[in-house]
Parts: sequence; C-alpha cells; structure tokens
Amino acid sequence: MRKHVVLITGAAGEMGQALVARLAAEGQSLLALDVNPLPEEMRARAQVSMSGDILDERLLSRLVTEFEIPLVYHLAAVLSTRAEYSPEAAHHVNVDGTLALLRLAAEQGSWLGHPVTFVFPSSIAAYGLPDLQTKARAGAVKEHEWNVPTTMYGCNKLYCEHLGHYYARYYRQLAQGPTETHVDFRSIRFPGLISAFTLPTGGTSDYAPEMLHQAAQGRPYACFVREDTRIPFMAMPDAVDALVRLQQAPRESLTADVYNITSFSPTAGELRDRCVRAFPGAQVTFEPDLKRQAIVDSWPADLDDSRARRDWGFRPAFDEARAFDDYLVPNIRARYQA
Ligand code: AKB
Repeated sequence: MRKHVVLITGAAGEMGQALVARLAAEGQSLLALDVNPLPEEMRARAQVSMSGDILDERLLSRLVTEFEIPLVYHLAAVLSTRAEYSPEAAHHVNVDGTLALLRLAAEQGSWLGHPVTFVFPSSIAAYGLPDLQTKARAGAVKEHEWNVPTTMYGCNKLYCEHLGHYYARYYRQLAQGPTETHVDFRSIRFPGLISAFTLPTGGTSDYAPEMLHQAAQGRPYACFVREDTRIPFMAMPDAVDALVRLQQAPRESLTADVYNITSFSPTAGELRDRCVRAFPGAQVTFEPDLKRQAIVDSWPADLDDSRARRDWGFRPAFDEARAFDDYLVPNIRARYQA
C-alpha cells in the first residue's frame, strides 16, 4: 500500500514553513520537499521530509511509486530579485519545475480516479504597469488587467497559471475517448508577505519584512525603495489560511482558476513610521536601488480581491493595524529578546 500524503514543495521556504506548521497541527500527513535541508522542527512535523530538486525526474518518479498524493501545494520558486541575476536558471525552476509537478499530479489523478488538487501561489509580479501615473490611475487591479509582467519571475508565474488551466481542462485533449480531468488547479496571486518568524530571500517586496526585523534588532536599515512606494502586503497567517481555504472550497463555487487577494497597502514611509512607533530609535533611511525600484513600481498599489471574497469567502483576519499590533510586533519582539 502506498502512503497517502499531501505534497508540499518549497517546504523550507517562508510560506512552506508556515503551511507545514498549519497542516501538521491539523493532523495531515505531509511529504515536505525542498532543495535546501529542512529545519529540524519541520522534519518532526512532516511524515516524510526530503531534500531534493523538483527538476530531478528520478526523484519525482520515486514519489509517484511510493506515495498516493491527492493534494499538492507547489510553493518552490526562485523569487523576483534573485531570478533577474540568472533568468534562464529561474525559468528552469519556475516553469519546468511547475510543469514536472503538474505532470506528476495528472499521473496521480489518473491512478486515483479523481482529480488531484494542485494549489499554486502566483504573485503581484504577474502584473506590469508601465509607469507611476498609470499605476496611480489603475487603483485596485483586477485579475485580467495589466498582465504584462516586467520580470522573469512574473512571466513565469503568469505562464504557470496558464499551464495549470491547460492541465485542468485540455491536457491530452486529442487522446481517444472523453477528455478526463486529472488536475484541479487553483491559484492565488499573493501580495508581498510579512512573517514574524522567517525572512524572505530573493524577493523585491522584501524591504517590508527586512525593515521590521532590522528595527526589532536595533540595526539600521537602508530601504531600497523610495518612501512613497506603495504595494499591497499581507501577514503570513492570512496567506496560509487563504491557501487552505481555497483548497477546501467546493469546485462548483469557483468561477476562476486564479484569484487576487490582499490586505493592506502602506507606503514604505508608512511602514517606517510603524517600525519607529514599535521600536523607538529604529533607524530607517531610504536609498533607492533604481532597478529594484522599477520592479516594485511596475506592481499594482492595490488589488481587487472581490472575486476571492465572493467565491470562497476570503477575508483577511489581519488588517494593517492588527497585523502589526497583534501579530508582527509582539512575535518579532519576543523572537529577538529571547
Ligand atoms: C517577490 O518579491 O518576488 C515576492 C512576490 C511579490 O511574489 N515576494
């Protein structure tokens, strides 16, 4: 008998660690996979932990033979800043890796006789606004608007959303007999995420968590975007909750494969003010890196998430004040005081 597990790729990343903690607490059997070694406490939470590359075909075939996988959270990715240093390598991980996982899901779905749910985090990086005037005019952007990303990561996320749609609806559409659905693809376009417990690596929205964690440690922080820069953010518990909620939503209530979600949209200057209020004496300066700035300027200031609210009841528990006062500041303070 093959073991029944939920597969989480990118399990050692920021979102992966938070998702593993949440699903393990609910008693789910997890197969945690990451290219980096998994932290000790995570290994204790997952039934099976593996260090390995999603591009390793032999590893993926081993998973198919050893495990029954009705649900995949495919979180592994190279984020927007890191991807620009090595765009082709990022494409390989972000696109070929996703393709390999979709194929695994389709194969599993065909074995199991029902579709495998495939949950995929996409990003605000899937949008590309040409200039600041257009960004100001655009306001809260809807899913179908401004799908012209300027980064490799954004292109990869947008394309993988399309791949998911294809695997869910048209995969092997010319095969004999009726076209069967083996993959139930569901995706969320996330804003920048801020966790109290982990720091991101290689993203361009990283200035917000970096500023806060540096301030809590009494270290000066030179923010790499202008003070008036505005993009949407969300506290990590809301992001993980959204993944789980979307996964659990009845298929018939979903009118789309891809959903925006958001919580609050502060400027970098407003984030600095919150850091200074929480950690008096925090030293935050603004020293824009013009190239990273251009990436953030191409992302919307706000997202229209009415489709997620309507279809699967998305509602963040943490608005800006609650995110800082009840989740981020107390937990970050405790972390660095310990
Ligand atoms: C990044 O900055 O690359 C990510 C994202 C917005 O998806 N945090």
